[in-house]
Amino acid sequence: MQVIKYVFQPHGDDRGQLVALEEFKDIPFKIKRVYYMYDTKENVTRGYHAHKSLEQILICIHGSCKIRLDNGREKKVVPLEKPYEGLYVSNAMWREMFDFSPDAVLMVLASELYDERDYIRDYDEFLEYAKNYGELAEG
Ligand code: T46
Repeated sequence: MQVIKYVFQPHGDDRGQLVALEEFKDIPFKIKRVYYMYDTKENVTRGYHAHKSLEQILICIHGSCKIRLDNGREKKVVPLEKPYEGLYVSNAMWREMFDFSPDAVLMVLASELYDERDYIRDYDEFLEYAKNYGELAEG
């Protein structure tokens, strides 16, 4: 499984740092939605789902957390601990977010508006979806 982590360009000067993100330039899709989670309680794991078509970039803009990615064949854990790093999460990818530091703010840039019908929340259903999706993608 290929993990795609973007390293954004910080514009630093003696005042501090600034990161700017533009769709189709720094982010590989049109950004239709931004959301973020904070105050995540200790030992909480969020996610436990995949998406049929949504693509996202996850950026831990403060603190740190870990993301477990699972494409149905392989799993990888990716730490996010820098405000200038973004993890690309494709569709057909099971995700779990965990190990949040108390000060963590996880911001997500999403390619689509919120749509509950795009979620796959059952792991067995995901495995079946990923299998068919993989076969289609590989031709
Ligand atoms: C994902 C991971 C990384 C909305 O009303 N609008 C929204 O855009 C979102 C994302 C959520 N919500 C509501 C739905 C739930 O009542 O906020 C509540 C918490 O959402 P959820 O339980 O889906 O949160 P996570 O952390 O499990 O998953 C979220 C995203 O939903 C998901 O797409 O990939 O973050």
